[in-house]
Amino acid sequence: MPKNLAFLAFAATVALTGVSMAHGPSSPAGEAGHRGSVTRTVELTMAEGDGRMLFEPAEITINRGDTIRFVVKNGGALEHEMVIDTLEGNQRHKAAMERNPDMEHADPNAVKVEPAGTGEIVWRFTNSGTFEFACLIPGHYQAGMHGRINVR
Ligand SMILES: [Cu+2]
Repeated sequence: MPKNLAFLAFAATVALTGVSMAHGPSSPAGEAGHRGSVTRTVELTMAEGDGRMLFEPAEITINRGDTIRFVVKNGGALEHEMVIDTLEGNQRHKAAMERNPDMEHADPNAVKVEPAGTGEIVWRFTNSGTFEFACLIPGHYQAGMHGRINVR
C-alpha cells in the first residue's frame, strides 16, 4: 500500500475507533464542540501580502470551558487551512505534512478553506494554557500563518 494511503487508512481507523491522537477527538487543546453549546463566535481572516501569510487577528483570549465557533474567511488567493492544537502538536503535524504534502484530514480541529471561501470549526477548550491555530500547508507556517489562543 502506498505510504499516504496507509496513513489515510490509519487515520480513518483512528477516527472510527475514537483513539486519541494529538489532533484526534480529544487533546490537551480540547475537544470537538457541539453547535448547540457555542458560547462565542470568533471571526478570523486568512490573508497574504508582501511575502507574508497571516491570520487576523493573530491572538485571541478566551475562557476555559468556552465552546468557540471559529468562522474563518480566506481573503487570499491560495488555499489555506486552520488547525487548532498544542504548539507541539502543530509542530509534529507540520513535519508530517512536509513529508507528505498531499495529506488530507477530516479532523474536528481543522478546516481547509478555498480562496474567497469560509470555513468553520466548533471547538471546546477544556484546559487553560496557550494553544495555537496554524496553517500547516508546507511553507505557510514559516511565512507567518500562526496565532495564539490564550485560555484562562
Ligand atoms: Cu496557508
